[in-house]
Amino acid sequence: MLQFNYLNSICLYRYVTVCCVLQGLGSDEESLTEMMCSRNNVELVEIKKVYREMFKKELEKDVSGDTSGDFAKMLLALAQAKRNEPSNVVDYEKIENDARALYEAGVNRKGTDVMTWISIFSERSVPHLQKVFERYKRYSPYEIKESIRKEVKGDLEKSFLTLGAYQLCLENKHLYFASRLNDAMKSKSMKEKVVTRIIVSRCEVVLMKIRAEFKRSFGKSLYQTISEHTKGDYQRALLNLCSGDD
Ligand SMILES: [Ca+2]
Repeated sequence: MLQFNYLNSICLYRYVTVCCVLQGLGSDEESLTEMMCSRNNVELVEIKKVYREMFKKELEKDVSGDTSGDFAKMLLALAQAKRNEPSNVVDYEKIENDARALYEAGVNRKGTDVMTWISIFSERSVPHLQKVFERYKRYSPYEIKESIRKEVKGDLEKSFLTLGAYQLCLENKHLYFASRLNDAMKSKSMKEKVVTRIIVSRCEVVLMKIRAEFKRSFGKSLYQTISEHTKGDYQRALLNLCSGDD
């Protein structure tokens, strides 16, 4: 991965890394889900561009070649980067309609109308969705997170949950990443892949917030924790990306 050090732009470097992970897709649905579900439009468009330049093919084509069923449909919908930008005008009617549609397509019927869920989850703006999920509680006996768990399974379940948790701040997403880093580094066989993926693929601003959340939650800085649990070139690379102690 470090062969891309020559790239001047750290941002491009991160996108390149994301693309390398994505290229191994098919074998690693977990990475794929995390890479695709926790990105905004600008990032998705940039990732697709870098992917095309690096591998001379379209990300969407590889996604549909390596995944199948509703999970593939979800990833392809995300890859279109069609999420609305937040608007100053709150559309209460649309919030109501989406909340009801989510309920009727899921908990209120036998099976799940996955396409309705996918289009709402992948196209609505983040603030709109937050209000939809709040409104959803008026219809459904279960909150959206619980509804996802009941309605869909496997990779599809993980991708809806990821969209809910990371992107929509149903939970504190920086805390989420801080906890994943902490768990990965402290597990018996340190999960290098998880650590690398989170540290390398997050932009500086987000990583700073993860660092702050890490220190606040675990009483020790991310920098110190990396120093204690890794070694050699790998350690130097991570500490470099971490860019400072807290
Ligand atoms: Ca159902």
